[in-house]
Amino acid sequence: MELIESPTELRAALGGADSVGFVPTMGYLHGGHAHLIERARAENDRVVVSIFVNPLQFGVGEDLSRYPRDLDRDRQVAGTAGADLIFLPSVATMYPAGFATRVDVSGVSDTLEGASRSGHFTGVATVVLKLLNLVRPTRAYFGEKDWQQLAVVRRIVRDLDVPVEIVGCPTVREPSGLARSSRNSYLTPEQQDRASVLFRALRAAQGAYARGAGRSEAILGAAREALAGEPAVELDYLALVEGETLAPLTAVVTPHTARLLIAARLFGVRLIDNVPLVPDPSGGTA
Ligand code: PAJ
Repeated sequence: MELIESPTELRAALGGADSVGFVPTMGYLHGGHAHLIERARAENDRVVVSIFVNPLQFGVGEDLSRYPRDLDRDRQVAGTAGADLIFLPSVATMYPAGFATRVDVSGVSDTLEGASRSGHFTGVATVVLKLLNLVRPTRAYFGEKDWQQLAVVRRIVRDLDVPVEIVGCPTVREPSGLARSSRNSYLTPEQQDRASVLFRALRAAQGAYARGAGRSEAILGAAREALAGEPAVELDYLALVEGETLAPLTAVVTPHTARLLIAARLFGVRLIDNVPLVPDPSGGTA
């Protein structure tokens, strides 16, 4: 597994490729990342994974300095999943002295994660656009687990005519239903099991919808009831929104575009998850 730190070497290594699949990450790779890499492998000539813990997207008091890192294991996971090379730029390469540009996506960035984590999506948007410009991939792969991030990235690509196809991939989960996340490593196995209540709550809401609830209060009420059984949950938000714009919905009019999103702190760790609202929840738990 080739590790490349310099953008010039990266360009040279990718020269002549018919198609390039790109999976941007912050490392500490798990099964969710591996799924994106496998998908990129299946659809492209060359596959690049970037690992960059982006300081610009962490707020004051967030976990930048303790964000988990394990490059040896990342090389193994990326290699097994089919990556050709890892792009590992330094902070000085990405943000040299004088760096002054920010990418701001209004609307879709303003609510939910954006409201709770001031500046977060500006940091994500800026680094993603920069990485896309450095790698120049044919396709870039993002997880639905970070639904709002995916919506922000799709908005940038559409608004700024970035020549890339954005591919959204379903959320990979633990057997308990907990969405896989690098941050799960902050939790003990028992805490991880208890944290799966977030997914159970989303499933309960899906179930209420499948049984005929159409108004957001009734759908969200079913999720709140499930959350009430787990005292460790400090709920940040639970919202029913239109999936592309993230605009709040008072009722589900068009299924398949409605999305339920949740963020909560459990045992000191902030976790997020989301599911689509589909008439049959067993067919759409991604
Ligand atoms: P990171 O959290 O490392 O995630 C990298 C990619 O993996 C994202 O597209 C994320 O949605 C996806 N992913 C994470 N957990 C997943 C899961 N359980 N199932 C499916 N996909 C999953 O997201 C970031 O990094 C950063 O914000 C980044 C886009 C790299 C910009 O810095």
